[in-house]
Amino acid sequence: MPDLSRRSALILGGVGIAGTAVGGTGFFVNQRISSTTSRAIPSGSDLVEPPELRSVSGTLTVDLESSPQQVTIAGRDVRALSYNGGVPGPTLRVRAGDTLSVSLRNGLADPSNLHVHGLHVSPENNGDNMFVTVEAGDSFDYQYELPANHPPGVYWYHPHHHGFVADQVFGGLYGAIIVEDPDPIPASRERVLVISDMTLDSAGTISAATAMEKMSGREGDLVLVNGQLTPSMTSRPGERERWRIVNACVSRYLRLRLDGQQLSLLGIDSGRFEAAHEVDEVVLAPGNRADLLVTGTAGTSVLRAHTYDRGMSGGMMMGGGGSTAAADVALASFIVTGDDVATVAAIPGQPVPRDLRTATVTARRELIFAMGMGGDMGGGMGGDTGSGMDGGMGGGVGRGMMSATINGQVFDATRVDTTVQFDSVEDWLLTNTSPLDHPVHLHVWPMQIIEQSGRPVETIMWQDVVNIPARSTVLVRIAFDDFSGRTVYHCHILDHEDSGMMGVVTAN
Ligand SMILES: [Cu+2]
Repeated sequence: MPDLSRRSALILGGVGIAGTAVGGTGFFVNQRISSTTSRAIPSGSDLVEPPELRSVSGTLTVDLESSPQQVTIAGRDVRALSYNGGVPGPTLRVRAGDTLSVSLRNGLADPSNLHVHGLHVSPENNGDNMFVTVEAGDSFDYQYELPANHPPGVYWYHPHHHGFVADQVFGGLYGAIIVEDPDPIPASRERVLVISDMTLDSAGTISAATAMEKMSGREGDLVLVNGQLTPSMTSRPGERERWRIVNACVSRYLRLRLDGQQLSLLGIDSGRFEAAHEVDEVVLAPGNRADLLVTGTAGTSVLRAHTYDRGMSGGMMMGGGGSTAAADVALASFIVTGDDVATVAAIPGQPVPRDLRTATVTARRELIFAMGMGGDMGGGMGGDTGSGMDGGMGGGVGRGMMSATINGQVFDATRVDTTVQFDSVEDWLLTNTSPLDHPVHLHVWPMQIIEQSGRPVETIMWQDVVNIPARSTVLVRIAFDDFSGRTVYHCHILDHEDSGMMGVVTAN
């Protein structure tokens, strides 16, 4: 493997390019997995993509209905939650400068709402407003005005009503949003791959999470691509495909590999690199997206999510559980066969990303993400430093229940936790004192990753979900520009969010 040093790289939540060691938290880099050839190649039906709705003349108007539906998932009849009858919901394709209007009808038995994850749009009024409740049976008309310079890339939508998010996403409510490139990137085919996980009982009903699963973050037994179990994709040698990948799992991290094929990463979330990076794997925390180019080499490869250790589970904290490292799982097969195609045109260079490292920072804050036990069980939990057992002081946390806190508090929609000055640049030190990773999501404004565990990040990295490994820190820099208003930041392990690991930020 003569090109090992060039191609071998780990993208840890998008961080860590070309073999750069990142994190400093015990995560390895450049581990080659060579055993995949000994495993059986899954044979599933052809990949089916969600229906696409495309903006015309600057406008996309969508009627979206969430409701329980009988759908086919993993080849079985399943009673799932669905947008417009499908799992995933339709893919929305828009362009910078467009108006996206979504009329949401909530056909669920519980309250819901809609979040357009990653879009840089107003959080106020009928924009990406997290304080809207759409009661069961009610409707709400959202309108999102994308700025003329909105970054192209992969985004997604899902419910965001506190207390119901994990159940509704786990039930099947998610869909992709693509913001098209102003100048197309040459590719012979584009695919949307929405990856989710789900647990079904023998009757085809989605299983509820146990208290223990909520503590560590539930992971489904089935890992699905567009609601399918190990679908197949076919391509020809030399073809360049563009894969738009969404990690819609509630808690599962996806360490994706497609050994035997050439992978080139355009960007993570809205963060587009100046030049595509050749990679061997891409790690997506829950909520992250990848914009990936795949150039076919003859043969059959398997898209796999390899084991990712995101720390010690709540069960372990309570003395009964274990690691949350999910097993290595096959997601799809990729069959490259036929005649070579002519060479595809070069990937055009991308604009130089904005770099806040020279910006004037006007405030610096620390957000401490902690897990512990509420009520009387707060004491006696031990822990090597005790710092991982902070929390347990949040209101509304029942006796003996988990607490998932930011700066010692659980979410309260009526409280503003962080007030920032509109149009200013701030440093946020995201500190994780717990034994589990927390992927931190800030709405509206993307984050530039400045330091990981105190070490500067050399590449310009923009993400809207930034993983904070267990017992470590990440420093991000944020420009609170273009939109004022009130929104939230939270852990994107959606069980943690529902447990209260969310705060309110106002920019004014
Ligand atoms: Cu978390």
